[in-house]
Amino acid sequence: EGFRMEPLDLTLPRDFLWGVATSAYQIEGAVSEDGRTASIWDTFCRVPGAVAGGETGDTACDHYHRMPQDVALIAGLGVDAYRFSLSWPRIQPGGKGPANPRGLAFYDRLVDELLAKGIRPWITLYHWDLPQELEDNGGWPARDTAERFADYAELCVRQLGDRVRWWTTLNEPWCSAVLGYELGIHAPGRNDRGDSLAAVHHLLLGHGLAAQRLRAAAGHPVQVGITLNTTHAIPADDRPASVAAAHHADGLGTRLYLDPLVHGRYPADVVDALHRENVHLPLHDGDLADIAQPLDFLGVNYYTSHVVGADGPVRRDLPRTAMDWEIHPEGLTDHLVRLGRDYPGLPLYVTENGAAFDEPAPSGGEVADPRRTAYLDAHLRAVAAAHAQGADVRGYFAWSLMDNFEWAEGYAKRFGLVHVDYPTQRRTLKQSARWYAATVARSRA
Ligand code: GBH
Repeated sequence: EGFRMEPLDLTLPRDFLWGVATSAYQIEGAVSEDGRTASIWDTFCRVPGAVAGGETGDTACDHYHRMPQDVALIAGLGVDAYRFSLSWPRIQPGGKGPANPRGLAFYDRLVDELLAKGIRPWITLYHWDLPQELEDNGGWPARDTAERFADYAELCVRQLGDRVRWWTTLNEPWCSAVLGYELGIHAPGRNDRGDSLAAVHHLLLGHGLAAQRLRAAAGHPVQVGITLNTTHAIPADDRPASVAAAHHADGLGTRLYLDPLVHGRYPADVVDALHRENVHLPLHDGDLADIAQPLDFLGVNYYTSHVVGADGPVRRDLPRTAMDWEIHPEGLTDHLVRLGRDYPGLPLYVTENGAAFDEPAPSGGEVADPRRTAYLDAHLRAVAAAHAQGADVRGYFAWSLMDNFEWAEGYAKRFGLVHVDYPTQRRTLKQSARWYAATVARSRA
């Protein structure tokens, strides 16, 4: 009631790209329609105890059936771009063979709907929904999955490349590899460090092979990038052991991905540390050249930073989100500046940033979510500060357009600018959505 937070007035380039983001499994539902087969998340959701409340993406936001209304919502926010992912098992059931025309048709309609409203489609090929058949053949720890991913990328660009210029291969390969194959808290729920490191390598190889196929098959220039959840690790103090621990965390979370992608080599300190644990990269001749394809942009997903000391992670006395993640916007500034310094020449886009909070249900057509607005406000200031310090950051996507299936957390954690009442599928703009729209509008005034 009476909530006001002034739209932000930021010093950013006039062509700064404003967007909102989602992913296929988190919003689409319709998991058995029009020829779609199961992904590892459909399977994982059925493992007792894997997902809070035993929830699944079976219906999610029912976006598959409500796509035009959802695109109208996006248009109402006045953003430039919509970042969404394609469902591999919808487009290529089973993960190999020909495309499924009914699956592709959905994305055809989505792209056309976006373009008709002047919204740039920003496609992610893989946001964690591996076809189950490929997992049954070994999943990302198996080299063949990288080849299958490149084939899938080609099917997608052949169908949509005439209208879509911005292509992201993978979302957060760290999550796929570590949460999926080492910690077992994401699909497919495996627990093996060796498999996890093999998955890292094959995800990166898949990225590189797909990047080549996207460029070759599009028939005209496309912009190809990758989105990472790089780690911003801050040493707890200046003791050498703390500095070394933070450097190692940065190695596992940032350099293990960006060094091969940008420089064509894995970081020696990280590889040596893994060797000492008897964990090895399944590297073949030529792989690093395949991985180090030119990147047109780097997507950065930022939610929090991490303080690491000699004895491990340190909890700070900072406000937290409903995910229990520490709120530290300054980390975003420092992280973008650092990426710009260590990986120069790479345009940066914040492809996800946002927060879940416990908040009231809609009342009077509104949702009071002042903490989300404050979170976004602080992080957008942090982006502008990074830009002022020389980071080549060109855009920002709020996570997420609407409340959705938050992976192992199910539906209880809400990241949306738009509230979703799951029983009725009614969408209600939160105050943060109105604030974001006003901020986007102000930036163009
Ligand atoms: C993203 O993952 C996903 O791309 C998106 O699908 C998802 O909905 C969204 O974020 C929100 O979760 O060590 O406890 O301090 C983000 C995954 C979040 C993994 C931060 C590492 C570290 C938090 N990352 N997390 S903690």
